[in-house]
Amino acid sequence: MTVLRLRGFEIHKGLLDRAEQLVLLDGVRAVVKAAPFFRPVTPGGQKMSVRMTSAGKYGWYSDAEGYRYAPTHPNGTPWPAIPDAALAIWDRLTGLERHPECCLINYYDSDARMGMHQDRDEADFRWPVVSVSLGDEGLFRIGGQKRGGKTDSIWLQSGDVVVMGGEARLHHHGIDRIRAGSSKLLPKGGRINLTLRVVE
Ligand code: MD6
Ligand code: FE
Repeated sequence: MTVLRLRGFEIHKGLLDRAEQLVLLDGVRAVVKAAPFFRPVTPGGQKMSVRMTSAGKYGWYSDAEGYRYAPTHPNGTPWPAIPDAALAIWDRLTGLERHPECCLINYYDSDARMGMHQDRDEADFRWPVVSVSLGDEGLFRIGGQKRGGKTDSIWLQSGDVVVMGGEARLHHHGIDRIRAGSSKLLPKGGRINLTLRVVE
């Protein structure tokens, strides 16, 4: 396990061993059973390539009305609880008494990507965002507070955990591509990313 710092992001390479990844994956499966993945539509009307769902008091998604947190899945049911294994990672890395109110779960097939964005739908940017990668590797690109400009990239592997806090909290970031077949964790391949956020 090593910790890298890239543009203010703290990247814990190999934080989770395979057994821990499998426990977390069980938690993800329980969430997806109660709150199935869907493909959000951007306010501009484009279907996102990433499939999403959430756990916690709030879930994040977008539709014609914009990007936002909502207390229910688009199908009208409340989001299931955040898996304990995910909260344990938050506790371990942040040591905060406050717990996240949203665990956004993204699923990338080999063609999915996520454009450069800031996470700015939360009320207070003093809280960090913690992100966990499972399955196939994803090429993570990090820039600065302003759109455009210089960026750096790093491959995130299954079991890597990223903390985005402090000066990096509003840095742009995205996933350029997925390396198909690079992990055996998910039987059908692809990449899962969980991001834990304090919303209110
Ligand atoms: C992903 N991650 O890794 C996308 N956001 O699939 C994010 O958008 C992200 O990794 C906030 C903090 C860390 C992240
Ligand atoms: Fe993000």
